[in-house]
Amino acid sequence: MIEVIELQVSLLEEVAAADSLDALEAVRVSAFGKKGRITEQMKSLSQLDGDLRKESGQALNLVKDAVLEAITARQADLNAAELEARLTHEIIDVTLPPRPRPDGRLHPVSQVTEECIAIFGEMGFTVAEGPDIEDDFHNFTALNIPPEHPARQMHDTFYLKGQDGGALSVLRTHTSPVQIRTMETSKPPIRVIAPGRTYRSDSDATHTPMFHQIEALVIDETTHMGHLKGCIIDFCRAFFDISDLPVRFRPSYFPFTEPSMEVDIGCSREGGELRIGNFGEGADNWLEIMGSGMVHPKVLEHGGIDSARYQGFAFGMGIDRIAMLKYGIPDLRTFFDADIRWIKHYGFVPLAVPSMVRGL
Ligand code: 2NL
Repeated sequence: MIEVIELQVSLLEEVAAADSLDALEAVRVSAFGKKGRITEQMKSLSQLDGDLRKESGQALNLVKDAVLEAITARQADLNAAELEARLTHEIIDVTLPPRPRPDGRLHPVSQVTEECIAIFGEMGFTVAEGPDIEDDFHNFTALNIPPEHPARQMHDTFYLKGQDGGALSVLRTHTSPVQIRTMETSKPPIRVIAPGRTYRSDSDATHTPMFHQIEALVIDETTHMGHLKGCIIDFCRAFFDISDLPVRFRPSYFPFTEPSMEVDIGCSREGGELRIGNFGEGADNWLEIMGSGMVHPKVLEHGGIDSARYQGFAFGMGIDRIAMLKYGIPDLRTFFDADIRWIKHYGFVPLAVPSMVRGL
């Protein structure tokens, strides 16, 4: 009997001393495992006889119940302590400010390209793309640019040897070849815009050897100059977000259009600062922003379109230039310096890109 009481005292002390769930489990095994102290005592009962066996059995059962109860209670205490510790360690301070947004910015050329796509998209234009390396036919001949034309000269155009089966290839000098390719592969009505990189061997304060253009082409049976004017005026007013922006058409010449017009928008210069739109007190002024015209019948024919049945209009402008005008960026060459401070200042937050419904 004494032994059994000692066993109980000893086991209860061990249970109380167990400072983790693992330690408590070790105590449980040492009491109730295959070779546990209580298990051994239970086994040895069979060697006793009669009343002694009965009494010892009852005493041992009491010990067993007491120890099991102590283990269960200790387990609950340890679980509660562990939860408490986790709650204080894994605390989240919901008053902390959110993580900073990513630092990356969209280049003004990308932003303005997206803006143009959104405006023309609403008018029903789709985007067409083509190769930067072109053949002579798509870049020049199809556009009615004669062999002796100055634009074809070595000092204006980047020629590449060894391409196109021996014939010289060119880095496209405008995005017009994309539209020639569109004419070749689709039937009117055609309504496309072609934004992209273009290349000319020219480098000074206002020219970079690589620059960006966007051109528009519309071809249908009854397309006329009124459509051209309406489309361009609507675009200019939407792009500069000035509903009464003055727009002027001036006669000009391009080999690929007839008639051809240059397009000017109204601006004023006050104290040396250029302001687009609203002629106010300052002397009214005009700023050239694009070239346009009715597609030359020879160009339609080169694109595989029957010029007796169809006519169209086209226009083109420099994306870099309209980006500078809209966002007041003074120097073209800074566009391609890859200066992190410049892009932080003039760049756009990527999540605010314009779409058909917002962001212009
Ligand atoms: C300018 C002038 C222009 C076009 C581009 C064009 C394209 C085809 C047929 C006819 Cl496929 N025309 N494009 C027409 C007139 C002017 O751009 O000064 N761009 C910056």
